Amino acid sequence: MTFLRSLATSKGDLSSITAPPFILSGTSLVEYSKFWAELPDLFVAPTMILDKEERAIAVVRWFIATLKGQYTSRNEALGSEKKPLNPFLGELFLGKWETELEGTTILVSEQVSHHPPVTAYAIYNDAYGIELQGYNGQKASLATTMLNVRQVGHAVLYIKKFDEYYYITLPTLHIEGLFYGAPYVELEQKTLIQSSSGYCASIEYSGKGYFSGKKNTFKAKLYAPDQSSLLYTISGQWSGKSTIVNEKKKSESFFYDATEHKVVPLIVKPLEQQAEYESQRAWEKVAAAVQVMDYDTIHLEKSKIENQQRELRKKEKEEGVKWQRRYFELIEDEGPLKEVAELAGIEPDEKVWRFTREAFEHSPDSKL
Ligand code: CLR
Repeated sequence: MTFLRSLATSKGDLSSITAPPFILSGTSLVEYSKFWAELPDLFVAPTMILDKEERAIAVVRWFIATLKGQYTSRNEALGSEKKPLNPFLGELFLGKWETELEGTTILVSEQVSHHPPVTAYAIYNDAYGIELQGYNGQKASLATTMLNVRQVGHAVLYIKKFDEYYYITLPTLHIEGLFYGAPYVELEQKTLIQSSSGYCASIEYSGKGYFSGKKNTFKAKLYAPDQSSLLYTISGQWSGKSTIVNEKKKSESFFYDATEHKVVPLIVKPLEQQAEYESQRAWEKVAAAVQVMDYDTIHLEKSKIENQQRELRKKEKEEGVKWQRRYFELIEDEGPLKEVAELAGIEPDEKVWRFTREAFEHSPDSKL
């Protein structure tokens, strides 16, 4: 009951929720950016496809494939959705994937705002010339039996070889199972993936009972440039199987099976080699206390970090300086992306967080 009450008074700020110990996780939200590329083969696949239309389909496939990790992995590994640790300003999560065929894929994730919480990230593979960057925050509201979470921000996929962008909006989600102390995520509304080539995919989500009797369902429509015609309809479960229908030929074929794909674990430096502002190192003691559900230690160690942060902010105020983001900057979006967003009727954010790759590469943090 205390938990549900705290949800009701959280005023849209998820970080202010006091969750019961069994729902706490020792993982910081800054780590969640990794879910975008745990399947490096699908991430780089679009770079090898010369046909624009086929390429757009490969982008949708990669995107659909990321959802299982993003939204069901805590459930699968820990039995329910968990409340992640609330990252501090400047917190970093760095890592890489090393795979035989794709080579190195790098992840840089940074907490760029604390109030409201915003995480920015960049993921890139130079061998294939592909880069994803984006940022996101959450706005929550409590309904009778559910917690509704709207995502703020977007992601941008860039393919160098074709100088092509994909502007990706983030789905709204809700959390069910709160009363039973076994929360889980279901997606709703939609994602738009608008390409600078003109192709646009609209992916609609639903839980049990709307499109079918199954959970985690979606229906994606891929449109030709200028929305002139519907080319493909993809449907099924994003955590399971899906099929694709070619609308001209009226032929159906296999699209994706999430149960068959194994995620490639991200390689993160051992704690002793990490900087003190790197996520797993900074939260080490809290994470250990969460493991053994030692509530007092969780509280004590969390408070240490929070107080340290408060001190830092106080000092900045006194010195009249602002916190310098490490590898991202907030800029006005005047580049080609604004037009891409407008193609799909998306109102682009006035200011956007963008990766400053040079800054990262000139720093010791880039030695992964
Ligand atoms: C963060 C960005 C990722 C996708 C993603 C997946 C799960 C979301 C998470 C985001 C934000 C925080 C979140 C979480 C599910 C539960 C958790 C909404 C959007 C909240 C804070 C937990 C509330 C406490 C309980 C009711 C579990 O790309």
